[in-house]
Formats: sequence, C-alpha cells, structure tokens
Amino acid sequence: YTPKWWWQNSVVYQVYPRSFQDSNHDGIGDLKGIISRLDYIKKLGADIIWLNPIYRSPNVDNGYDISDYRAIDPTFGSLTDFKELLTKAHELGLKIMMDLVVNHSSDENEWFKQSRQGKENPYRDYYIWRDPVDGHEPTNWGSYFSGSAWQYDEASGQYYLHLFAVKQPDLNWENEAVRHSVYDIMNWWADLGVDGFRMDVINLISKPAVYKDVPTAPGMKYGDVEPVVANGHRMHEFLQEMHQAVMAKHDLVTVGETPGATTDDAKKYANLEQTELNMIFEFEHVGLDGNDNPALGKWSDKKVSLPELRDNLVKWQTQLSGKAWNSLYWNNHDQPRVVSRFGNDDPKYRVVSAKMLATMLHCLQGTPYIYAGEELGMTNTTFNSLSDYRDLESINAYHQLVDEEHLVDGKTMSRYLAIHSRDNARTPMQWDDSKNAGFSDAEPWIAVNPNYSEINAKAALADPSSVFYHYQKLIQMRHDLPVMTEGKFALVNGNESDDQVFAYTRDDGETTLLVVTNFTKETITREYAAGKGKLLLSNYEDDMGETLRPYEAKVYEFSSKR
Ligand code: TEU
Ligand code: CA
Repeated sequence: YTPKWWWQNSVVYQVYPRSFQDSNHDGIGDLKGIISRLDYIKKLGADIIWLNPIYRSPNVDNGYDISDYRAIDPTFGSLTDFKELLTKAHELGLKIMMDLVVNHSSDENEWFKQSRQGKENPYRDYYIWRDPVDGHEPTNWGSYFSGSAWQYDEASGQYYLHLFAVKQPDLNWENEAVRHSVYDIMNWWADLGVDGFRMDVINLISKPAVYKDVPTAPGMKYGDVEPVVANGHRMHEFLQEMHQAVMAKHDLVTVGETPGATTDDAKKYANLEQTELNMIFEFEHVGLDGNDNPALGKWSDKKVSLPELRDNLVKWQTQLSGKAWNSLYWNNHDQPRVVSRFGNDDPKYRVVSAKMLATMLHCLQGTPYIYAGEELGMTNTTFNSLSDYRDLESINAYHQLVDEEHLVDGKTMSRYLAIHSRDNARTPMQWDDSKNAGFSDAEPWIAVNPNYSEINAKAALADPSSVFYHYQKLIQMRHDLPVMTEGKFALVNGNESDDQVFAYTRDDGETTLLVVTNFTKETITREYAAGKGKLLLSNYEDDMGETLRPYEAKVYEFSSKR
C-alpha cells in the first residue's frame, strides 16, 4: 500500500550511535558498527534510520554540541564511512535521517570562535550577545541544564545566551546570514544523499523581540525559559523560508523536535499543505509524570493514570485529524524506557506489557518511531552511584537541586534519577549474552544494563513469541493495511472514563480496526472486547473474548460496511 507521502506509512528506527555497536574496540559505538547491524534493522522491517548527531563535536552533550557541521566526529569514523553507510542502507531500501542541531552550536565551532573575538568581528552577530544589566545577567532565564542561561565573557564584557550547556551557545536566527548558512549545510547533506532531518529543538530558534524576566519557582534563582522562547513570533516565517530553500528541492522526511508545542502549534508546523515540516515530536504525553513542584520539573516518582495518558493521546489524534500529521513515540534518547515507565518491567509482565504498549501506540494515526532496544523490551537500568551517570542533565540537576538549592535530599534525588535519567535510554544495545552484551569487547563508555543476559537481541530472534517479532508484525501491518495510515481514530463508546483499558477504533470506510489494550496486571472483563471480527494481532496465544488477561492487547479487523 502506498500513501500520498512515503513517510506516512514508514516506520522510523532510532539509533543512538554511541550506544549501538562498537567496531574498533574503544567502547564507543561507531558508523562501521551500525553498518554491521543494518541487516538486523532490515529484519525488523523499519524503513528509516534516524541517527543522533555524528558530526564533529567536543561531545559535552553527546554530539548535540557541533563544532563542524560538515565533518564526522572521529569517534564515529570518517565521511568515507558515512558514505558507505548511506550506500549500504540504500541498497537495503533503508533511508537515513540525520539529526540537525541548529538552535545552538558548540562553542568550539569556528563561527563561535570568531564571534567571541569581539564586537567588531563579522561573526559577532551569529550568536546572541547582551550587555550586563545592573552588573549581572541580562535576564533571569534558566538553562535546560541548570544554572543561568547566560555566560559572561570577560574579554568583551558581554554575556552570550545558551539555553542548554555553557558550551552550547544559541545561534542568532534573526541574522539572515545564520539562516542561510544553515540551509547551505542542509543542502550539502541532502546532496550527499541523506533522506531527511530530525530537527533538534527547532521551535526554540525564534527568540522574543524583547528579553524580559520570567517567573521563578519558589526556591529557584532562575526561571523556566520555555514559555518565552518556544514557538516564537518568527517561527513559521523561518520554517517556510527553510522549506523553500531546502525541502522544496529534495524529497526529504522532516520531523521537528518541539518542546512546549500544543496541538494548535502542530496544526501549523505539520500542516497537510506541507509548507513547513512533515511532523513534530510533541512533549505533552511524556510530561505527564513530572513533579507537582515546578522547581523539580521532570524529577519525580509520579505515576500517570491511564485516563490522563489516554486523554492526552486522544487529543492529539482528534485535533490533528485531517489537518496535520502526528508522530508516534514512547521512547528516544532523552526518555526513560517505556516498559519501565508505562508498562511493567517485572520479569513476569515485561514481555506482555511491552507488546501491549507497542500495540496501543502503533495502531494510532501517525508515523511511529522505535528507539533502539525498545523492540527488545529493554528496561531502565540500575546504577549504583552518581558516578555511573554520564548525562550532564542528570549530573547538573543532582548538584543544583541537592547540593545548591537543597530542594530535595540526595536519596530522593537518586531515586528520581533512576526513574527519569536520560541515561536509562543510553546504555549499550543488548545484542547477546556475551561480555558487555556484544556491544564492545572494551569497557563501554556507559555501563551495560545488568539484565543483558536475559534481555538481548540474540534471545529475541530465537524466540517466535518475543517482543521483537511483535514489533515486526506491527510494522508489517502498517505497510500492508491502508487503514493503519488513513483510518479515522475514535474512542470506543464508554471508554472515556475507563481507568484500566484503552480501546479505540480506526476506520477508513472499508475496514475498521478495533484495538483493545489492558493497562493493568489484573484479569478483567470488558464487553467491547468480544467477538468483533478477525483477530489480527494479540499478545496472548488464544482469545478469551470479553476476558482480558494482564496487559492483554488485541487488534480485530472487520468490514466497515455493515
Ligand atoms: O532535547 C531538547 C529538550 O527539550 C531536552 O531538554 C529535553 O527536554 C530533555 O532532554 C528531557 O530531559 C534535545 C535533544 O534531544 C537532547 O538530547 C539535547 O541534549 C538537547 O536537545 C540539546 O541539544
Ligand atoms: Ca568505536
């Protein structure tokens, strides 16, 4: 089945290069390692590989700090290796989506090196410089990675803006030369043969016309900057300009990462007239389990109720229907593992709940994303101490909230890190039960999840009832059945207030799919689960009709014309 646009029934597989496969015994994943695993991704059935940043970088934020936009970081290999990856992927019918990080660069980027030379330098205006106000920072904006979003530069007596780490200065998109430099970079990679871009925090590029202080949470010196920098007043102008300069010239898939975007924003960014981006990553459903105390943000042990999660997902399905295109994701390199978060990683329920979550998400309308290891039901990891963490967000947050602001005690914060740290997603891919999970024969840059002897690709491939083969079936369904792409979404009557089951239909006028998923470890009964047609997919061997076993998920197919 071929939809209007190829990326509508494509499935994306996200590879975190640093953690996927090491080929040269340094404990860090690399391009040659990815090449050696392309067959595995092909076997799963995915169509597009999204690679996290592989450009030259000092790697303070694992490549999200780019010092040369046209070079491959030597840790990962060379441009020759990259071309080989591109060729081999294309031979297998796999497309390659690059990460584009242009809200900010590294401070080691030539542009910034020039910029910090002084006010007269032609590159000064490539970044955002401001004079001190009353001897301190121009505003009280907080960085996403703790502390002030402003860094003082002794030499020129000005501050530069960094929404993320100190070594990630924000580019000044008001400067036309910056914008065209970015479009040139994009065209350069597109000409080389890449098939698309995932655009890092792209909705933060249009900064406000006037910089003002923001409200601060009790006990905090700096405030949340997202409300004033996200979805800024020139966003749509910039993206339409980019579209004309780049996307209109190449057949690319584009997805914008957009924290703080609402469904109204999405209707513009991902509009079906296709003037901006193909789709966006929204953050609402992964923000529901944040702390009630705004100063603690995502650091929390709150559990989301099914009605909260469902209401949110339903809102995105219905609001974007016929107007914009959704992306569907549970996991990425910034999020904890979904089976630990919304499922149940107890060995008794891990496989069945991982399959249930996959079914629930993949049968929605939109383009699904699978993060490496999700197809194995990989879980959050177990670290013994703060020194096991590698992610600067986690480490900075611990120091700020525990040591500096005294907002939470060390033990509680350690628990929050175990639940929400980005490192949960970044432990090495678990290939087999050999040393270091087959990821590397050298000491890995980050510790392997100790459960690799149980949970690994080799075991999954040998077991017909594994999570892997369930994902494979879901991908196949998306390729084969138009209703998976086209079907209108509707909640099943009576499901609105059900706090145990999520049940919905998809209908394209020919075929209806009924999706019923039990989010609990209880055996329960629901009328809407019974005898509704042909059972297409299930995570149990038989069908007990109205009886739903722990985390049971089933998809029925029947004709819409009754
Ligand atoms: O993440 C953007 C972003 O909004 C993050 O701050 C996110 O909220 C956080 O990671 C969740 O805890 C992107 C990248 O995906 C992330 O890896 C980078 O660190 C960040 O941008 C800066 O480039
Ligand atoms: Ca390596």
